[in-house]
Amino acid sequence: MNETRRAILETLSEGPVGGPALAESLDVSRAAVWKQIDELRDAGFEIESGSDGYVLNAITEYNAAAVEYGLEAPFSVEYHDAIGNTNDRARELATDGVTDVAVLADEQTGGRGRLERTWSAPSGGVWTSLVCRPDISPMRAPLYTLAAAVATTRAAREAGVDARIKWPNDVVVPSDDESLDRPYRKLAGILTEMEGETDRVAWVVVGIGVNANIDASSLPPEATSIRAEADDVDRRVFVQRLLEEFDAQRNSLEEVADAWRDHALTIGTRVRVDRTNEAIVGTAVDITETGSLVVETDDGEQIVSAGDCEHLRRV
Ligand code: BT5
Repeated sequence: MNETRRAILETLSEGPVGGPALAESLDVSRAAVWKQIDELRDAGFEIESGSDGYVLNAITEYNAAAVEYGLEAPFSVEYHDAIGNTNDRARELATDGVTDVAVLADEQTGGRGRLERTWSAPSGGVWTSLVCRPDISPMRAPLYTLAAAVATTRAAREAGVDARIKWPNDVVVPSDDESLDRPYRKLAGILTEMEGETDRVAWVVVGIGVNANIDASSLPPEATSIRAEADDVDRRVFVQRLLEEFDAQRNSLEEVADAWRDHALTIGTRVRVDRTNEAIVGTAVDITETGSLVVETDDGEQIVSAGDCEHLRRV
């Protein structure tokens, strides 16, 4: 956001202020203040001019300026009404050397899941990809996926949804509905991509997709949304909470595994983990400090770093 606009918003957040006083405090012309106020109004900031001066009443839009306003995490936001997918755009930015940008879209026309699967991303969801350049070894990069799962779960719980984490990267809502193939519905997914050398990560892109204000009928079977589980959310506030929580988690990576365990549905559950050549069946008992799943099988304990995990119904 342009510096004058940011300064105007900061001043307005403290109470009404007149145009001349704003111009003087920012050291710009009164015409420049009017122009910036007009542009802020176009961006969805409801600014009224009353007898005490300008007052910020509400923020109605969902866009870069709105999400950046009041955001307590060091991300700048690049917003698109529609895009192929935010991960591809974030990878371009990462390759160009930028960091701490959240690419955000209302709709994705070519959403991607893991292993070339498609991700359905209609208008109304929260589709975002975070560009990060952490100074960590590639071995610890999976912690960024765990951090995103914790952040998504906490933001969804604050929105009134009984969100839980399914290893490694799904946020689900438990369900007793026997007609479902699995005992949960998927609310959100995470797609982490990275580039680096043996001992250092160059960049990590963490793609987070949350079914927010979307009817369940517009989603794949067995998916759910914040709208279906609770009520519509103010996506601006939801994204802010998501980014702030993600930022807190990435700044204390040594505590991420514990935060993840607190919200995990997988631990203590019978699971089947499908890997390229085999399936591991047993009880998930823990995760390691780098996020691998520890499964107690008939043949002893196995540690799984990647794969598709399904929770099995109790018989
Ligand atoms: C994932 O893959 O769960 C990762 C999803 C990541 C999405 C974000 S959105 C922002 C960024 N941009 C992108 O294009 N991607 C990231 P996976 O575990 O492979 O799960 C994919 C499977 O979930 C599909 O095969 C469907 O069965 C199911 N699915 C597809 N769309 C869904 C949705 N909106 N909600 C719930 N399930 C869905």
